[in-house]
Amino acid sequence: MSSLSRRRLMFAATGLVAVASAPRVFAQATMAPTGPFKLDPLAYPANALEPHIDAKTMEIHHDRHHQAFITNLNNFAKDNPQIAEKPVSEVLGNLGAVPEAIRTGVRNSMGGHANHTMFWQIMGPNGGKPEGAVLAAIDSDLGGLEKFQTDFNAAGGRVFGSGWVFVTVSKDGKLAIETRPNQDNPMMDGKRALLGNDVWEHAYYLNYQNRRADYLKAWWNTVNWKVVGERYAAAKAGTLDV
Ligand code: MN3
Repeated sequence: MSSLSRRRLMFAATGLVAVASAPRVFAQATMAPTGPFKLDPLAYPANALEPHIDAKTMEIHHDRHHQAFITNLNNFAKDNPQIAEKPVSEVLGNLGAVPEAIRTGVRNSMGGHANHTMFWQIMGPNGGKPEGAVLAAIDSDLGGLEKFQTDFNAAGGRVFGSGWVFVTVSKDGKLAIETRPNQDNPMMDGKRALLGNDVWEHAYYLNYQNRRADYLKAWWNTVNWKVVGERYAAAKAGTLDV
């Protein structure tokens, strides 16, 4: 064996050891708790929503954008542990109680955490169709599924800059289409989001570029209506947090 071949073999063997041990080190590093706020993994593979939302967009969106909100919150919690001691809905529902120095940061990062937690939950493969009580509410409050989706897409298209389009749900189960700028969430004014779509460019730009309308239309294929139905029941029972 030439010395070159031997070096290659040794390199390969070393590489094998590195590959074998790397995942364990990586897992320990990412699983180590760095604060009270944690990023839940997606409940489905990153490519499960293709072709409507591509895997790369999902990975960057969940692992980097959502993670950044978690990291920010854990940094705020170092000196202000009280922000982690109440449910997210209570903190966002009373931002005036958050120290002024971190209030805008908490509004943005906890709003972002709440919005994205909801967003990952209400999507999934094979999401079915609305039925039961939530379908009845869509019919009575939003003019039926077709009109609702058309109006929701139009509202999402009108968000100038970055923000969200939501269906809010009141305690008596009444639905309304509402938008919010930035990472604001309906919890900030005492309401709850039944569902919502992220119209920040990072949510769609890799695949749709400037075509937000196409993204809004395709996004309906990703909605998990079983989860939406469960959220509707929880909102009426007063148990829906984010
Ligand atoms: Mn986002």
